[in-house]
Amino acid sequence: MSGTPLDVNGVRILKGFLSQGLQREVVSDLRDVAAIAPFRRYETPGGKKMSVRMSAAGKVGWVTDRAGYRYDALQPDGEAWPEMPATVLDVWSAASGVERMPDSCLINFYGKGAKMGLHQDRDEADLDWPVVSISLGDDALFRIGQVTRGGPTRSIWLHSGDVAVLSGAARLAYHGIDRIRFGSSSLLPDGGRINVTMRVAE
Ligand code: MD6
Ligand code: FE
Repeated sequence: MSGTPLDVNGVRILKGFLSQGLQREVVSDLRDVAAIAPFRRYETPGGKKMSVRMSAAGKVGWVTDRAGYRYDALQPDGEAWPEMPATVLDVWSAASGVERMPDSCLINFYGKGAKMGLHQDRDEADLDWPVVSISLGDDALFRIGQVTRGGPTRSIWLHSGDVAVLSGAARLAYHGIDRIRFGSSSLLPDGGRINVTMRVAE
């Protein structure tokens, strides 16, 4: 695994980090995860249905409903989350720059028209650990701002196999997905985009 690093407002973007073969292996492992933890459309604390469908793996999984954003040891149906796939953990080891392993990964699925508003990842107990994400499938326009709301933002297209690392001063940078180019990649036969974000949640 290697890639050309780009710095966008302190966020490291590793273009082409995963080979096509590894991308296919990760997708296959994520299908096994989804068989145990199906993709669900959550509600924000404000009661809006998110356009992105979400699953998770690891000791805890990120969820949201009227009660708030949080990590939960159980799925909404009361089942435990599946284990994190080794392929995904290998990407963390190669890209995170830390020895500590993640205990959770959130899996986002973007169908046609799905997007994600600007947000910070700050539901983790210790915000000093990095967050590493893998993009799979269709291209996505990733917007990265500052650590405070409202500053200037920069946008970059993420392609299948790219990895983003939020660490150090940029760990709390605002970021979001403005849109995807549905059908731009052939990795997922029915189109769409998957983003896997690994975290030390607890
Ligand atoms: C996405 N990514 O790429 C949304 N969060 O679909 C994130 O929200 C994200 O890429 C934390 C770290 C890296 C990320
Ligand atoms: Fe995020």
